[in-house]
Amino acid sequence: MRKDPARPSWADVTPKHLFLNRRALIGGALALGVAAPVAAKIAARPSPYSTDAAPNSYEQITGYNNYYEFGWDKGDPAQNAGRLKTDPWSVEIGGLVDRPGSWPLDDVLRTAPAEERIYRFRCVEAWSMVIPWIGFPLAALLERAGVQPGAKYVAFQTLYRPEEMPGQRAPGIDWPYVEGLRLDEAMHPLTLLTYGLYGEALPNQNGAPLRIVVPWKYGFKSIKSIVKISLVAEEPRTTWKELQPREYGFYANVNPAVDHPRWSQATERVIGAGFLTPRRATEPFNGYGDQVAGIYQGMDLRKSY
Ligand SMILES: Nc1nc2c(c(=O)[nH]1)N[C@H]1C(S)=C(S)[C@@H](COP(=O)(O)O)O[C@H]1N2
Ligand SMILES: [Mo]
Repeated sequence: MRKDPARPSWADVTPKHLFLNRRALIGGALALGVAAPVAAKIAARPSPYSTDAAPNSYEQITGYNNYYEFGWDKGDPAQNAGRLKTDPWSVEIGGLVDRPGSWPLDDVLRTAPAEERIYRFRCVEAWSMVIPWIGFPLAALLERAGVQPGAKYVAFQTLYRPEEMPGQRAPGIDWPYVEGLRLDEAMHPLTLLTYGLYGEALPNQNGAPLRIVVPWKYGFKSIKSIVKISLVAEEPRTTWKELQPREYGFYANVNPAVDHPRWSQATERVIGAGFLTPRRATEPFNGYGDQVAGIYQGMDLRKSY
């Protein structure tokens, strides 16, 4: 699954993290009647953790989304997320850390150099895509915040802003969306604090301005538009487990041998593949078993699903 780390990145033009809102730029340009500028590119180095698989198209990645704050259908986030204001943005880092507080986004992004990581992304609904993310290991941020000895888990929270997130005005989910990782999962080098894709700032529907991507777990663990990160001693609440504990567990490791109660997890539909293309066999830990299986040694992953 590794590829040549010397392969050029999608973008290597901009010397620092640029954080321009593509939509605002294009909107402004249209208002002035001039050609829309090309979106700012984020300079990112390629990663040895990337897969060799060919990425899905930008249109597929930004047009087929789960982001329930913006609606239940896959097309709703692309349609409705444009109104979300992601500037200014800050992340509250708290709990068992040495340096708690409200961290401005720019400061968070200064933590470590940008990497491009091409990961296969597997949703619990049994489809997958290959996505060229931009980010850096979450571990770098947690180390900067100073994790204290009592911390065992990391809890994450998404923005709560019903004025801009129509899904939050509807019943069903106890907003805001929350997720969590065990500390060793959060510190794992594969766990990516993500702020771009295809060399540009994340589009809103993909979780702008900041999300995590945990490639060996089902997609719902990869929480979007993060405003709060807390280091805690106990396993934190997670939105899907709370909603449907029989179907969604805390661990949610991709596991072809453990079916969802209502469908098989043995195979996956590759988004964008023609209808004659067979489904893909789902791999344990989504193909990242060599790197992560060891941290679950001694656990029964049928019980801890
Ligand atoms: N805040 C928030 N984060 C979320 C979700 C959501 O509804 N709200 N959906 C999750 C699910 S189920 C999936 S599959 C992925 C989808 O990410 P993508 O749209 O960037 O592919 O986001 C995850 N993160
Ligand atoms: Mo998902």
